Amino acid sequence: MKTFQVSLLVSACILATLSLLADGQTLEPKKKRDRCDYEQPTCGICGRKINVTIIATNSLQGDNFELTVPIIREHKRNLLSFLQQAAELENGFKFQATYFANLGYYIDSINGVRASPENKTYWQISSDGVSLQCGVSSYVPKNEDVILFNFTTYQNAGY
Ligand code: B12
Repeated sequence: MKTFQVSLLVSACILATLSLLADGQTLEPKKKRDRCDYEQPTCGICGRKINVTIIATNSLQGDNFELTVPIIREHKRNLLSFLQQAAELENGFKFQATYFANLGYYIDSINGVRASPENKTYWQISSDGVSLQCGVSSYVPKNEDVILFNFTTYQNAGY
């Protein structure tokens, strides 16, 4: 009798779920998606462990520098997580960022070198010589990616 009641309950749950899905509803909350969203991992700590090298270079203002920070065997997550790892290392670097709704974090400064709208300077991010189309909160590095943060100008971009 007990077994019969349990299987009745299970069947009721399956039917309820099926009817929800049949109505076109999913159990996930609806969210506005864009190209960058699709690169987001769906879990907190996820993906196999990967190696990523972060290079920060400034040859534009003040004391010039080039820093290379290898991040070894970290879980595949957005670039911001790898930057955070780089900041934790003894020979890493410091960075500051501002949060923008829908876009995530914008990198304002690395090792005290700060982007300025007045001087039209910013930290441009690229991988394999290609400028990223997504910011640090959305871009997820590939294994052996070398990510370059280059302090440069957007004077010729017309902004
Ligand atoms: C102008 C502009 C820039 C200028 C901003 C300079 C300035 N002070 O005006 C500069 C050249 C600095 C720039 C840089 C970058 N940008 Co831009 N930018 C734009 C653009 C064309 C217009 C933004 C704007 O003026 N909005 C109007 C104002 C009134 O709104 P606002 O909220 O105040 O705008 C601010 C933010 O948009 C912020 N901002 C600009 N770019 C980015 C990128 C990210 C990831 C964040 C968090 C914030 C941010 O700067 C604006 C001025 O303060 C948008 C495309 C668009 N049409 O929206 C792309 C856009 C926002 N940028 C983009 C990207 C990818 C970048 C870079 C990551 C490119 C790179 N490879 O380096 C970098 C940021 C790197 C970093 N340091 O974190 C993407 C963001 C996609 C995403 N969801 O992550 C967009 C949507 C373009 C695209 N590819 O479709 N950008």
